[in-house]
Amino acid sequence: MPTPSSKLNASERRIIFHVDMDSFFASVEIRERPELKGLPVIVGSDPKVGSGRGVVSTCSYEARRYGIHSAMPISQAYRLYPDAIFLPVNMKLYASVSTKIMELLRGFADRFQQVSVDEAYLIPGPEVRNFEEAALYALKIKDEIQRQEGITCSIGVGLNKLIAKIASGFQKPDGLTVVRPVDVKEFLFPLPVSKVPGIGKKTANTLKSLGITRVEELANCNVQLLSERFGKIGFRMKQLANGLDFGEIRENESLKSISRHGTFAEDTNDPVKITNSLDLLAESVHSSLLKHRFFFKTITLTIRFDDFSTYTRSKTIPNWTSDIFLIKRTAKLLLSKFIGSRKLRLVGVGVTKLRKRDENQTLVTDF
Ligand code: TTP
Ligand code: MG
Repeated sequence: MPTPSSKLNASERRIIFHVDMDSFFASVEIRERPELKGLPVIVGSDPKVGSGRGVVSTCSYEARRYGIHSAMPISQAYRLYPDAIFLPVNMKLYASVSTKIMELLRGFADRFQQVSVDEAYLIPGPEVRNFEEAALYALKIKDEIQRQEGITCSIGVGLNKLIAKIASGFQKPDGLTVVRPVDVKEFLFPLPVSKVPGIGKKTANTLKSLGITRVEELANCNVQLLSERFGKIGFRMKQLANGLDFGEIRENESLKSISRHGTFAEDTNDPVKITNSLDLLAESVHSSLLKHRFFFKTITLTIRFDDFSTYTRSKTIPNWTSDIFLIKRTAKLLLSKFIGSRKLRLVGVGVTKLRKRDENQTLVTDF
């Protein structure tokens, strides 16, 4: 006879997965060019001989060994490792891989929340009744992403979003970390406080000045001391350090905008070429809009000139709509002011101020 608790599904049992692709942009580039496998690959917005103003979007784990990381100026990465392989950002490619991966993950989920281009939370299907089954399920997900999309990811499993998120980062790349409820403290307490989402460098330094460097010290710290120093956030930090997080998995809440960008093979000021590209991007935005069942109110155009100077222009309309012609027409109107002698490197179109088609209220965003 099953006990009543074994009838609970993963949601009621609080078994939550956090899935995060490993060195996402770089992994996609390496998948496209297998000869790059095992090499230090750096993806960045300005690979021009290391002298540009661009930053590193991401890099392969081989490059990370040289101290290179996301958001570092390309010029600095170049100084650290001039022989690394520098590649430009191909956002269109990563976005299409991301869409496929998210679709694939949705197929494994009872509830699903995408939180960025390469990461999502999910509650697995009802067949996952305990943490042992969750581990096997996670392996299946990893295999499927590898088989269909040719890249690795890391998965964390825990009783809430916080623990799942920290766990997915614990054994990167190609990791799987399952934290059973009885092991939460053993898992969290030895970690540096910077592993807690929301604790950045600045907060970590302030905590250090209070003698707090590990999660255990934060978990046991006097809440009054934390409140005096950090206000309301102090109490929240203490809760997190104790593994307490009550955030729900909320379908699509993170979706604040849908946009598509494309970089021209060669910089151009040809109006036909540019408007054709804009139309294609608008169609892609529109199909995503329909898939997610959203209305929008604001259309945004992004353009980047050949010197990397970037501009965005938006127009908000009075009524909720999902009209593709409106996206195209407005984007072209906004574009017209930029068409001239200067050449464009990139163009993008997006929609924001989204609302579910079948709901009355506007969306709330997640932390
Ligand atoms: P992340 O998941 O933060 O990083 P990652 O997937 O490259 O590496 P990890 O294995 O540590 O997860 O971000 C996902 C993608 O978002 C990343 O591949 C590139 C892009 N990105 C930027 O363009 N700039 C940034 O500063 C960061 C952090 C990410
Ligand atoms: Mg990632």
